[in-house]
Amino acid sequence: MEIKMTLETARPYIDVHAPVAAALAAGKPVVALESTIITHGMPYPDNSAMAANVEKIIADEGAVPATIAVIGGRIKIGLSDGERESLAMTGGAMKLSRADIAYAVAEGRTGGTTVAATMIAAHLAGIKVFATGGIGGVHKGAEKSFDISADLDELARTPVIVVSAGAKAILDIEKTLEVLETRGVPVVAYSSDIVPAFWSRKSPYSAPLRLDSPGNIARLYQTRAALGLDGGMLVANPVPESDEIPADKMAGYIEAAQKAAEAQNISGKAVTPFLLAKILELTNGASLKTNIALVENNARLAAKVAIALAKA
Ligand code: PSU
Ligand code: MN
Repeated sequence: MEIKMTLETARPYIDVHAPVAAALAAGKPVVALESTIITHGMPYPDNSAMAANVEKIIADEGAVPATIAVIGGRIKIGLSDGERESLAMTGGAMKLSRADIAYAVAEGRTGGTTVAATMIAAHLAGIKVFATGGIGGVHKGAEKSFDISADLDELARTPVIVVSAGAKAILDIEKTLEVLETRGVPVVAYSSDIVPAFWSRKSPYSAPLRLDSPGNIARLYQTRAALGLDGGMLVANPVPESDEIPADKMAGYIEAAQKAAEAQNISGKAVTPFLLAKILELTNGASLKTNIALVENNARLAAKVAIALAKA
């Protein structure tokens, strides 16, 4: 099935999974999902179970899930169960952002797409809503390391709604919010006056913007488009109370993980996966349980937003 691409020259590189193509052609709601969380964010088999379950949650809400990845050089918009399962088991998958997605395509490689690369692929296919766990942002100590995720630049330029639980608490949330404001990215806390902190419902920072329904989020997206404002928007959806790990409890684990990363000279792309794995170890798996719960919670909200957008 042929769908309308935002850039026709991209078509030869992209495979759209049949149910996703059918939904897009019919104007039905579709929610994109990233895959770095599968290849680099969680261990097997939890990653596989999470990825399947999140797709099911979106389908149960009445939208069509499209997990995005690069497999053997093909940009995949939606995976079959088999493709998703084998990606979850692949040891050598690349971590792909704006800087390297084309490399993986040109060289026939396989990789998980980060928030940035997933936004690029989703937009090419005409998908407007995307659910993830937490976005990348400004790392602690960025004034020395210059480590600022390409996710922030992508939010500034690509018109996709990213539903997250905020910036990962391993980051400098305050600086991340500053960069997003500078780059003109609306940060909308969902039904909260406070920006969430991934595993925790509350960071020390008040929400730049607040909306309380999927319909209002859809309306903001359309209003931005009508006003010719480029780029995406970030929805920060607090993890459910029953699943959260309070920020004061997380702080010690995050600090210990950061120290370990420094001691082992971890840098660049390896930082985020290292910190997530270390925190999982330090919390005896509790952080993973919360991570899965918040992705599911985001998938549910993203489906509702996609449905509201499709109706509008
Ligand atoms: N959210 C999670 N787990 C993850 C990530 C997000 O719950 O593994 C991934 C996302 O793909 C995000 C990436 O785009 O981490 C950020 O990596 P970096 O800081 O290197 O830009
Ligand atoms: Mn980085």
